[in-house]
Amino acid sequence: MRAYNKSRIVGQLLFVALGITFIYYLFTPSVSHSNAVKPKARKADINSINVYDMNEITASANARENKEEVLILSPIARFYPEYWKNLLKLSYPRNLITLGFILPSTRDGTKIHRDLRAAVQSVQKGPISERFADVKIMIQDTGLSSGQSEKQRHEREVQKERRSKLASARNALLFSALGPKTSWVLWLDSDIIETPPTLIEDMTQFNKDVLVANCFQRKGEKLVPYDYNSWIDSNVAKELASKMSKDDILLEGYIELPTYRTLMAHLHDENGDQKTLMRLDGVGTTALMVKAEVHRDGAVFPTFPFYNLIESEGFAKMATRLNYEVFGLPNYLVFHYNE
Ligand SMILES: Nc1nc2c(ncn2[C@@H]2O[C@H](COP(=O)(O)OP(=O)(O)O)[C@@H](O)[C@H]2O)c(=O)[nH]1
Ligand SMILES: [Mg+2]
Repeated sequence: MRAYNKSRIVGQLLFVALGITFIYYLFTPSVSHSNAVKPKARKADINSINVYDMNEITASANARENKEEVLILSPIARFYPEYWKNLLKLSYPRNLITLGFILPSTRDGTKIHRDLRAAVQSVQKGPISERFADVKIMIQDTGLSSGQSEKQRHEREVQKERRSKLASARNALLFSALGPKTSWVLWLDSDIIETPPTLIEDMTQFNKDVLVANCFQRKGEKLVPYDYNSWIDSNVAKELASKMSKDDILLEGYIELPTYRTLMAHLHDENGDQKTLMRLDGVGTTALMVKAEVHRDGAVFPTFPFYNLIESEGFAKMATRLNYEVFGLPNYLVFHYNE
């Protein structure tokens, strides 16, 4: 009797347990992503269809009147409050400007991120009329050392690797930030601390595919050339390049390897017309205005020696090979931080 009762109780318990398990599975929603997430995703897909007519994008001499969107891109290894202050002084309508930054994912990068965010937030949380259209901050480990001094950065041996990584950061920034309505891309290095407030209007008015300003440093009263990457090629340089391995790069601004290229930095005339234009074969990125179409067509910053050129100088070559025209403004100055 006792044995019979025991097995009956065990059987009943088992039955109840099975029943509870069955009811649990019947009413508990599955945690598998396919069931739980799909309906939501489907709904979001329907809402996120955006159609852009790329033929409507203009990049013209009347950028402001035509409400052309400008993307300002700055890889940023150091945050200079002067850069930000200068950026805020630009007169182009902010609702037509998107900002894009790429920072290293290092300890330095964390500090830059904090300073940059604070600066961005103070504007983007302010009056709507004063906000930028959008601000995109990308964080990426480029393996670059952002703690290098001006002298260390410019050592010839470190240039190939450094500029290759910088090119890679620029391309990542460009591909992530370029929008379907962007008309112009203004490359503005994060250590450019002074430009005319009308920089965007001034540079777009020429309606050039690629246009670079002349970058100097202020040393007391003196104006000193800074960026030697904007140049016209020379026969000597072409000859030198023709004898180089395809993996070598022909750098500018090194006494031990004179190229006799015509450097825009040396053609600055203080009393000259600011609107003077010159054709160039190489450009720097300190303040470089590019029609978005040039990038969309495939001109990027080569991370490898391209015709023995790399990064911004390689970009100028690539744009030229794509039949775009590259120009510089020798008498139109922007200023680099003086380390
Ligand atoms: N994201 C990122 N940007 C960098 C790094 N190193 C330099 N940059 C930025 O790239 C631009 C050009 O670099 P910079 O060191 O100023 O070159 P230089 O003035 O020609 O010596 C500047 O805007 C820098 O802040 C890096 O490690 N990571
Ligand atoms: Mg610099």
